[in-house]
Amino acid sequence: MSRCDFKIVLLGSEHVGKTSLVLRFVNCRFNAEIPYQNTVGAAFCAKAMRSKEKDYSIGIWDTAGSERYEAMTRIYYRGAHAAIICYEPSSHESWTRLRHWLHELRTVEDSCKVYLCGTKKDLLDGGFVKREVAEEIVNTYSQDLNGHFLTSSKTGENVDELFQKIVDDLAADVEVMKTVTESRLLLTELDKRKSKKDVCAC
Ligand SMILES: Nc1nc2c(ncn2[C@@H]2O[C@H](COP(=O)(O)OP(=O)(O)OP(=O)(O)O)[C@@H](O)[C@H]2O)c(=O)[nH]1
Ligand SMILES: [Mg+2]
Repeated sequence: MSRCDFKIVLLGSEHVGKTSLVLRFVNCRFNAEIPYQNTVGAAFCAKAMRSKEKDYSIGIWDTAGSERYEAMTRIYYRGAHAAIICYEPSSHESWTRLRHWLHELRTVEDSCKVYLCGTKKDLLDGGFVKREVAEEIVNTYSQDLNGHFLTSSKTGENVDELFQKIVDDLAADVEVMKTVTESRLLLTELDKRKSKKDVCAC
């Protein structure tokens, strides 16, 4: 059983910037000097967050975008409360693949909240790349989802906002909070039993 209240999974093509997004959010850093290294399987990290004066812990699963690991990725989105599906606005291919991920996710976790994330906004704003995915298409597509953010892990723009919106939405969801309360109670009970066992000399 997880000690994190909310499970968030990141999905999307390789090289779209999932790992950079997580590192910017969790460690407040981005280093363009470090050469790109693809994630193998998945990486996990946790962070404490607040919503409406209450504390929550979130567990983030950063999955590999490479199709080589696709079968494995399914393991990570089981039980996810929210998914961030990333695409690069300058890559039509990454957008096509996003739709594939959404379909995959829905077949396994149909109640999972979904947020679209267009990455590398700084490259778009600076005119270094050209938009291949029309804004209207993204807006229409994201209407039935829980949100759409354009982020830059380089500048940090909209990164905290994206994660804060997810935590606020989850904390306001009665059904999600029911399961969070239940698992917190269960964990407290298990901890109590364990500490009793530890002090018992018999
Ligand atoms: N300029 C700019 N570059 C970025 C940004 N985010 C990521 N990158 C660069 O894009 C490349 C890929 O980033 P990653 O975060 O490793 O991509 P990923 O989606 O985790 O890739 P996989 O692990 O293979 O799925 C790296 O060279 C990053 O430095 C951004 O916001 N702005
Ligand atoms: Mg990665």
